[in-house]
Amino acid sequence: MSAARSLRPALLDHLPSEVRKPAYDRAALKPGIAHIGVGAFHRCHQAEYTDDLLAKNFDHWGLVGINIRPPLLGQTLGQQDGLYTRLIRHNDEVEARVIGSIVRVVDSQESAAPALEVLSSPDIEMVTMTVTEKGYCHIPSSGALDLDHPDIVHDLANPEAPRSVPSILARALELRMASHGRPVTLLSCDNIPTNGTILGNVVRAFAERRGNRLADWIAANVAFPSAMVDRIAPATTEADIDTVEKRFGYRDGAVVVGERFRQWVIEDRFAGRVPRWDRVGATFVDDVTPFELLKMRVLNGAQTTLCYLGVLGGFEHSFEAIADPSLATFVRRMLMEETLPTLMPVPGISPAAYVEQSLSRLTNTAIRHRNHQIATDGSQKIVQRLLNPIRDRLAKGKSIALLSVPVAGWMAYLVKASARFGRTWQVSDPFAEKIAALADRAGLDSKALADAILAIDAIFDPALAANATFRAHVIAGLDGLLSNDPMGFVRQVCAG
Ligand code: CS2
Repeated sequence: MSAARSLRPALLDHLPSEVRKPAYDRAALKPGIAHIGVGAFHRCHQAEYTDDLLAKNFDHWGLVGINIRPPLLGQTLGQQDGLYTRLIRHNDEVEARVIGSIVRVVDSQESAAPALEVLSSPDIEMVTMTVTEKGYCHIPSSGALDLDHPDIVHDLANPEAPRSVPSILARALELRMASHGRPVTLLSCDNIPTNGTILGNVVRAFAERRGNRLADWIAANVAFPSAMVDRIAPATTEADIDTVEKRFGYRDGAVVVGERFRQWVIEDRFAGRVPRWDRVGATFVDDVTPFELLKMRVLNGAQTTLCYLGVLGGFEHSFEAIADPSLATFVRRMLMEETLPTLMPVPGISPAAYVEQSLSRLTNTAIRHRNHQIATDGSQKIVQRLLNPIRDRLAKGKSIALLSVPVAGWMAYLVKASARFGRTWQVSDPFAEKIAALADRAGLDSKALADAILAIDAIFDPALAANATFRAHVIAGLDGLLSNDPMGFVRQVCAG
């Protein structure tokens, strides 16, 4: 396809009529929001809400997208003046829309300087971020800043040339204080519980080392609301790019694909001006906790369960895993019987209906979410998705026979990728090497494996790791899932 058919502003007037276009004057937008971590999720979620808001003609909140980690944005989005196609796919249905809310992209992988210039600008009053769970450099089991993290060690010694998200933000706030002093909201959009509190804590841990003045300024001028975000948006593939080219006749190197469902619940605690995302479907609430528990334990809990059991059962994508009757039965029973009783009442939502809706979302065959992608960084995800509900149930003396299976599934997934099993697949997780080494030392004895992995206190808090019921279930789970018939084990648990 010729360059003439590549997505860029001049092509907008020549797109097929079925492709929805920005319904506002992009030239009039001014940077007001900065977003760190411009991946598929951001482009399918916050940037779309902002596009909706701009279409309502509310203010001129343009987004500046910043990547501090690969991939480079300049070569894709940058070439297209920030424009990209967002496909909504539901089985055979495809709906295309060009999103125009990103007005500028900034690559800041080599050094934090370009990011700091944007984040400290007086134009920016809202900073959102999707930097993945591990981007906060916190200890998953406690939420505290991980002082042994290599980037944190570096940043404590070099606060003016930061590498980590917490330190980059602390430095940006220091620059804001020293120049214009305008307030700002830092809004985490990652799937960690009380994400605003975690973000505030890790940023303040840096700021306090820079002196009381900065800590006091932050207390008076910066807000860290928590938020629950939701839309399934897997990593874009070449096939997605080809779909746009074949169906709509143009080439877009920054396509994203998502499901129809979307949700954004934000704690109503801001500093400075706020984009009124609540006018376009987001909800501002006093307390996000019930919503985040629901989403992380049900939807994300189901995804995490299906990804580990799915890989062990030989399934590539989550929709294929949930099409397996044994896995579907297992995950539904786990959520209904063990997860639901751990939730708080959620205004306006029936938990049982939410479970059914979540499971139904996962059956969408057009959302090709790889189990290995969801399995990535499991050490940073299992606390909120599985271990916290397990702890809640143990405290009440309730059964954890089902919820402990995916915990063993996560372990089996990591162990099976070790040398002893011939490295069946590549694992991407900050704890992968450590667990592979433990697995090689422990051999195939499930008790020795469980002992070694449960002793990692950054993931398992010591009281949980020492709980006899939990240990027994994890060991039995490892036995079953490392056997030659992991699916048979899942069926047996369901039958039991
Ligand atoms: C997924 C999430 O990869 C993962 O960890 O579970 O990205 C999930 O698709 C989103 O949280 C859905 O909102």
